[in-house]
Amino acid sequence: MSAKYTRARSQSPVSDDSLDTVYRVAAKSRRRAYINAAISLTFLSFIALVSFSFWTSSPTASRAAEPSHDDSTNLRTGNSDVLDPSNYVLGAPTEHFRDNLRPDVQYITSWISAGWTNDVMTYVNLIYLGIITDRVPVIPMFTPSHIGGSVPPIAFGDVFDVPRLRNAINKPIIEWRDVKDPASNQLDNLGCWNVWESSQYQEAHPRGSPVLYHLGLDISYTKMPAWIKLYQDFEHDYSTTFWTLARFAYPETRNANLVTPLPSPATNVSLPPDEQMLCYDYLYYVCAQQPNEFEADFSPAWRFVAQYMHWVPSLERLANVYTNRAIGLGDDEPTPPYIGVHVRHYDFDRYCGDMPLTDCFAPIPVIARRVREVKDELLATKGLDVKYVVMTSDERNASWWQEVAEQGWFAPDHSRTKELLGDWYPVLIDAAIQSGGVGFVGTEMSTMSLLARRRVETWQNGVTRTVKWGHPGADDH
Ligand SMILES: Nc1nc2c(ncn2[C@@H]2O[C@H](COP(=O)(O)OP(=O)(O)OP(=O)(O)O)[C@@H](O)[C@H]2O)c(=O)[nH]1
Ligand SMILES: *[C@@H]1O[C@H](CO)[C@@H](O)[C@H](O)[C@H]1NC(C)=O
Ligand SMILES: *[C@@H]1O[C@H](CO)[C@@H](O)[C@H](O)[C@H]1NC(C)=O
Repeated sequence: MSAKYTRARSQSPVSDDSLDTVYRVAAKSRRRAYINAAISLTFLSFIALVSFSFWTSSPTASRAAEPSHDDSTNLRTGNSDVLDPSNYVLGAPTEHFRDNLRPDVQYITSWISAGWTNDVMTYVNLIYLGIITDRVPVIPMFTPSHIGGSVPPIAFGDVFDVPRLRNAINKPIIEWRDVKDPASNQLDNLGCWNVWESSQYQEAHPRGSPVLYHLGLDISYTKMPAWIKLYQDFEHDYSTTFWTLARFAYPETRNANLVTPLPSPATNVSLPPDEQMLCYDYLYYVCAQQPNEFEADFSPAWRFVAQYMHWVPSLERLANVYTNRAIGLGDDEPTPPYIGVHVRHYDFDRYCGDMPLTDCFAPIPVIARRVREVKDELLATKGLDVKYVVMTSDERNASWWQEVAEQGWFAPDHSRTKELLGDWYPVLIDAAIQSGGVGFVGTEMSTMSLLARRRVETWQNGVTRTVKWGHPGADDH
C-alpha cells in the first residue's frame, strides 16, 4: 500500500561554505588555509565513507536473525565488516524502506517528540534496546521543538559521530537516511507497538511524532498490555523497562499479545507489529530499574551507549572556535580549560506557578557559589587554576546577561549563528561547549544539564555541580 505525498527536505550538514563564513570573521589567512584544509578533509572523508558504504550491493557479511555464538564473538573482536553499515541494507536508500531491508537482518526503530536532549535520550534508549534484543537500530532524524516548528530536521549522524559510536560499542547502527531515500515522497505502512497509551493514563492514543511525516510512515499501532508499566496502575509515573519491552521482540510474548491493531491514520490499514522492523512509538520513559535513571551512576543507557556518543568533529571544532572567540583568543589557538555553566530558564517558568521568576530561578550569586566550589575542587584535586567561566543559557533577558558579564564570565556570541549555520546550531554548539570544560555547573531538572554533567564527568574527568531552584534559598547547602 502506498500513497504519494510531499514533505520537507532535511537540513543538510554544515556545509563547507557556511563553516568557512563563520571561521572567516576573525581569521588571518594562514589560519584560514589550515582550517579550509581541515574542513575539506573532514568533508571528503565523510563523502568517501558514504560512497564506500554503498559501493557494493551484494554484501557478504551476514547477520542471522538468530545470531549464533560465533556472531557475538566476531562483534567483540571489532570486525570492521560486522560494523560496516552497508552490510545491513541492500544498497543505496530506496523509495520504499522495505526494498532496502536485508531478509537476514532484524531491525529496531522508534520515534521522538520532545525537547532536543529528551530526544537524544530517547534515541539512546532505542540503541540500548537494540543491543539487548540483538537488532540493528535504525535511527531517524532530530526534529525541532524549542527552536521553532518550521526549522528543517537534522540527521542524527550530522550531530553525533556514528562511525565512532559503532566502533566504540562494537555494534552496527544505521540511520533511516541509509535505508529510505530522504527525498522519497512514498508513504509506507508499518505495524508498531503502542507503549504510550499503556504507560500513562492522560492520553488514550499512541504518542505522535513529527518523525513519521519526515520518514513517510503511516503506522498501525498495537496497544501493549497494561503490565508493561514499572509501577503497575500508578498514574504518576510513565516508566516501562528495557527488558519488559525486549520481550516483545521475540515470538512468545509478541504472539500472546496481538490485540486488534488501530488502523493507520492515512490509509486505514491494520497491521500487527512488524517482526523485521520492530518498532515502538516512544521510548523516552524507559529504564532498567528506576525512573529518571539517566541521573544514576549505574544507568545502562549512559554506560553502554550515551557515553560513546561524541559530537561530529565539525561540531567539536565549532564549540572550540565559539569558546575561543568568547574568551578573546584566536580561532586556532588551543582552547584553555574552562568551567561551563548551563542555566535553563525560559519555559521552565512553567514550574514556578505564581512565584516571581526572580524568586523561583536561582539568582546569579547562587550560581557563582557553585562555580566557586568547582573552581576550588579543581585546584585542590588537580592543581588546576581555571581562569575562564563560559555561560550558556536560553535566557533572553538582556539585563540578566549583563549580570553574567559583570561576574567576569564569558558567553558564546550566537548573534549570527542561525544566519550562518542554521537554526540548530545555537543549541548544538552550546551543548558541545557545556561538554568540553574541565568543570560544569548545571540546572536541576534540565536534561540538557544532566547530559552535560555526565559528559564532563566521563569525557573530561571533570568536576560538576547542579544548582537547585524553585524558591528562594532552594540551593542553600
Ligand atoms: N541555544 C541554547 N538553547 C537552549 C539552552 N538551554 C535550553 N535550550 C533550548 O531548550 C531546549 C530544552 O529542551 P531539552 O533539550 O529537552 O532539555 P530540558 O532542559 O530537559 O528541557 P525540557 O525538555 O523542556 O524539559 C533545548 O533543546 C534548546 O532548544 C542553551 O543553553 N542554549
Ligand atoms: C477502514 O477500513 C475498515 C475495514 O476495511 C472499514 O470498515 C472502514 O469503513 C474504513 N474506514 C475509513 C474511514 O475508511
Ligand atoms: C531581567 O533580569 C534582571 C536581572 O536578573 C531582573 O532584575 C529583571 O527582573 C528581569 N526582567 C524580567 C522582565 O524578567
